[in-house]
Amino acid sequence: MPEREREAWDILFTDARLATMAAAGVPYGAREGIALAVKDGAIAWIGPTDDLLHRNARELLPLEGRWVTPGLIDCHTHLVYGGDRAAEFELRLTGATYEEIARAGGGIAATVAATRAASEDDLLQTARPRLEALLREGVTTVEIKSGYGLTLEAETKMLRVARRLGGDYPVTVRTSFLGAHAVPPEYAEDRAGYLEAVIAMLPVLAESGLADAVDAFCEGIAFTPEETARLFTTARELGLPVKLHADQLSNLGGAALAARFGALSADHLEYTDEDGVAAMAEAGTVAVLLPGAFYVLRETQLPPVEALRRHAVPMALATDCNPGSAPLTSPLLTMNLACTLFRLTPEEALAGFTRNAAAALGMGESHGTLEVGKAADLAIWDIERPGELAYRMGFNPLTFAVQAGKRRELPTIEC
Ligand code: DI6
Ligand code: FE
Repeated sequence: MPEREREAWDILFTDARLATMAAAGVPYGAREGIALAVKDGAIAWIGPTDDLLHRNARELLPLEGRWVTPGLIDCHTHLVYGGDRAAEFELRLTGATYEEIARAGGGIAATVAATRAASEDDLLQTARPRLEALLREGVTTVEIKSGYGLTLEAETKMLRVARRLGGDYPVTVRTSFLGAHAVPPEYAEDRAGYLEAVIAMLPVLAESGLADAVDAFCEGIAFTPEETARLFTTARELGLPVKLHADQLSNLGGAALAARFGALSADHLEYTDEDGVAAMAEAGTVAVLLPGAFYVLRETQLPPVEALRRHAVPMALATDCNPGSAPLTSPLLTMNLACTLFRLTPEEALAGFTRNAAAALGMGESHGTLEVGKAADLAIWDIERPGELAYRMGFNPLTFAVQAGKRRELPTIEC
């Protein structure tokens, strides 16, 4: 027995069923009767419980057959924002469309006004319950976008809040700068001027380390492919990875554009065509599907799931948590929506919140599967089979989660 194995582990789980989600030729990469050891924040050992040579661990946790999956990764959220858009929800129910509301100065612009008016502490406080809802369902990594500030000051305020959430909670936070989300009202007559302003923010953000990636909304109501390409050219020059809200409401060739810049992911994709999918496959760009927004906007155009499968483009899923098109803080419900609306299999849905979500954030080497050496980010579920995670609606079978090797207790909120 190698010396390392005799050292005390931090946590030793026994009698677990694992959905490793590592490509293994078995559904879910499943293994039964397994022990999993955690040491220094990483997975140190995985093997049959019967093969354990010692049980020398600070914490010994017999799981009695419970399932362990990688901690869930929500790779596309806008969960820091001011105000809410419940009134817009009611408006849409009387017939107004998302695009009409946006063009009339509501929608994203309304959230921009509320976000600008909010203090950094206000934004932090209002984001907390949304983040806590994600954590209660086993999320151990979350991506958070800016994009409701649209000035350097307000965008950095949002990004600082995202970083503070990562410090306050046992969760890994990845940030994306989404200055190119909408043209703010003060630039209504000068789109080119706003784009220049956003491009000028990039070096400042790169320098400050506040943004892990750069995102944009390429759409009729937002930025053109040419504008997006200008932004991405500078982002790549600065060494910032890119990702794109692409082809959500119309096909502007956003997926192919994202691929051309080696984007980590192209997200939404309802209107993406076969050429776009082929370009993503070639570039290794992950498809992030967002069934919550599809559902809320009552879209009818389905993302090209068959083509994504045929071209072996990894499919991730995310909540898209935002106040307009997806007031959603449930990864489990998102999985159900993806299966029901997009016909993903429950295994694809779980891969979408684990392995493929890690890839969409450029974290595939260290996160997203249960393998020795990877981060000890785990979700432990009281279920009989992993397909149950996508099957139920509004039911949470999480027993507990482990993040960076630590069993997670949510901090209590001080009032
Ligand atoms: N697409 C979306 O789904 C969110 N942003 C985007 O570009 C929606 C943002 C909102 O409606 O506030
Ligand atoms: Fe989004």
